[in-house]
Amino acid sequence: MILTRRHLLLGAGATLAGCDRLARTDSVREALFSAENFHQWAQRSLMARDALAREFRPDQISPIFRANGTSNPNTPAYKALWRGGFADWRLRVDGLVTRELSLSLSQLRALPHREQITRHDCVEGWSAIGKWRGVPLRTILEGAGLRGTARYLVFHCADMMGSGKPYYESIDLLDAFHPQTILAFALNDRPLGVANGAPLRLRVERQLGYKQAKYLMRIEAVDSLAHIAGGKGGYWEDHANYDWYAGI
Ligand SMILES: Nc1nc2c(c(=O)[nH]1)N[C@H]1C(S)=C(S)[C@@H](COP(=O)(O)O)O[C@H]1N2
Ligand SMILES: [Mo]
Repeated sequence: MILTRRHLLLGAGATLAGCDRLARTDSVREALFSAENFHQWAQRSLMARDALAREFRPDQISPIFRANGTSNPNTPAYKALWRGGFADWRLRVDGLVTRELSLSLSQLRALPHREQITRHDCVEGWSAIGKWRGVPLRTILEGAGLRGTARYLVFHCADMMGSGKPYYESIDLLDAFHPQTILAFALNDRPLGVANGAPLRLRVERQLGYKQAKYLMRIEAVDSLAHIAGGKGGYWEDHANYDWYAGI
């Protein structure tokens, strides 16, 4: 495993962000930040978070990758995009970035991409192995230029849930820059179908199914999740008390 200096710097920042609340107490701050232990501890937790998810062989791919949650957003806006073969769809990248981006599917497809055969685990008790192809999220973030205050990426989706609220999810910078975190436009060598999140979905392979946001419309870089929707970082986190960190 290669840990770049950049990784370490990002990692340390993200780890510190998680400690903000604790560190407000002077004694705690001193214990954390003055001790040489801190660096060791940060590095160790970083190593664990940076490990790769298991990848599988082509013959292990599930015959059917079932759909779960929304299987078609069915809104007028989404239907119009679908009818046009997603030619008018754009992925917006904004928030705490130095360059806002608006990317078409063909622009995304032209970027260097990555393929991975991984297992998706849903909390409802099923799993499926699929082969994903997509652009590393890291590539997009380097293009947009994250500002120093950015701590999380929020993924805004096209589908409305039963409650009338849109689906959304979020991850921290460690997961955002993880090599297996991709924006996938193909599943099992075919363009991503509507049931599995067309035209683009997140794959964040060290986490459970509900973090794998489908029907992506916008990625927003933020310094805090408190002011996004219900404030807990995702639709199911807001509405069903799912853990924000769903690492596996
Ligand atoms: N936009 C959106 N993303 C979503 C969901 C959803 O309902 N809407 N469901 C989540 C859940 S719980 C799971 S298990 C996976 C299912 O992905 P699949 O439909 O490709 O199996 O998508 C996740 N991402
Ligand atoms: Mo799920």
